[in-house]
Amino acid sequence: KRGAEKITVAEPCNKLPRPAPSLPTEPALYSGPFPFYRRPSELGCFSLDAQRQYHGDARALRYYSPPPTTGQSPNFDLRDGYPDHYQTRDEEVQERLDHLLHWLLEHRGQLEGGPSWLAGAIVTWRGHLTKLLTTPYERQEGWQLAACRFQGTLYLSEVETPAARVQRLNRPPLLRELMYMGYKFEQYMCADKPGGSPDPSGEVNTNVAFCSVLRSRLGNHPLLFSGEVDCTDPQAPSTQPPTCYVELKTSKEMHSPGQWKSFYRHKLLKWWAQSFLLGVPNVVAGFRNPEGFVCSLKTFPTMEMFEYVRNDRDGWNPSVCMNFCAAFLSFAQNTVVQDDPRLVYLFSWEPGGPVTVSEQRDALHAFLPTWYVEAMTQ
Ligand code: 0WD
Ligand code: CA
Repeated sequence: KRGAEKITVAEPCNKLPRPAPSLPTEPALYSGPFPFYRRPSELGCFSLDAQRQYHGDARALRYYSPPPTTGQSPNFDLRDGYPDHYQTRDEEVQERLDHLLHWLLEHRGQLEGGPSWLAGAIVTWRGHLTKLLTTPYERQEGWQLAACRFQGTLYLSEVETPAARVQRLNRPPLLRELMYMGYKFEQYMCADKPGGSPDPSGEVNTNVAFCSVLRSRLGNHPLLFSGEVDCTDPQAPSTQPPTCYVELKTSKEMHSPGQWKSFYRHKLLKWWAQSFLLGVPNVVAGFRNPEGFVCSLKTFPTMEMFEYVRNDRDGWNPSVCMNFCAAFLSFAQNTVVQDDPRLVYLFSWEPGGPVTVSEQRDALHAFLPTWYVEAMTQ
């Protein structure tokens, strides 16, 4: 009798609900050697025009045209033209992966390695990967990533968190102006033609974008992603994208060693993650004074950014960023097993906690558009 009981007591244990899987994000857990990251190569590009319409070409690409280094220091008024010459993208429109999928649909037959390569790849925006890279060090903003598998490929698309939506809808006017100033800086630094001069008189329109589409691999995860590129340098040592691309940034002028230290710890991490993923070799920073003028420029080579925090106990480590990202991608690959574009898993993260996941079977969360799924099924 006893023996039979022993067997039956073991049974209910197997029927206990499994604890929901989650992924921890503490930096200490990811400090191994730097993982393999394939040098990103450009597969193609596309442009979005002033009406946010897609074009399968480089028409929105601009050309790096900094002021002469021999002359006086720059004096760019970043508030000039605000708000009259500011046209902003309609942020209520959730574009998700649509523009990238448009490109993919038109080029799926020409991918290196054939369609079987795509079946094993992860498709997403570069900006989503940037958020993953910085997660172990992020203390302010959480994120949500929706994931689904379709014809083998894992698609990752960000979902705006309720907190981010509240922040966006209540964006203070000064923050809106600050966003304008970032785009205005691009206008002072870029020309429409190679060798041309910048024309800061025109409109700032945030619908316009040039996006590069790249292939890479992190560990054993083949990647196909797209990222917005500010400009190309016609005088770069190599004219081969993405090594000719330049990322432009603005930041507050700094006056004390403490301000620089904080800049290296927080801003450079984000700049590094964003540009490293895409293979952009240089970030050119314009430092603005309290009046909104850029009076100094500094180039930060992406591969040298880590040096500023290498000996800082409270700095960041590229290996941690990349190892965490690889761990998340494995976590996602192992969670999203069923091949079904309507079955979405929502990965959620808030600072201080682990990444959690929930299954979403409602149509609300499905993010691959019907036009894409149907065309791919032909
Ligand atoms: O729908 C969404 N949830 C998202 C759409 C989230 C992130 C990006 N996008 C779109 C953008 O509208 C843009 O067309 O994807 C494209 C860019 O993707 P990305 O390169 O992966 O994004 P990211 O690296 O975060 O940003 C690159 C640049 C930004 O430059 P700065 O220097 O600020 O990091 O893209 C621009 C911005 O200039 N950008 C945007 N422009 C308009 N609307 C947006 C946005 N929401 N986000 C970034
Ligand atoms: Ca930029």
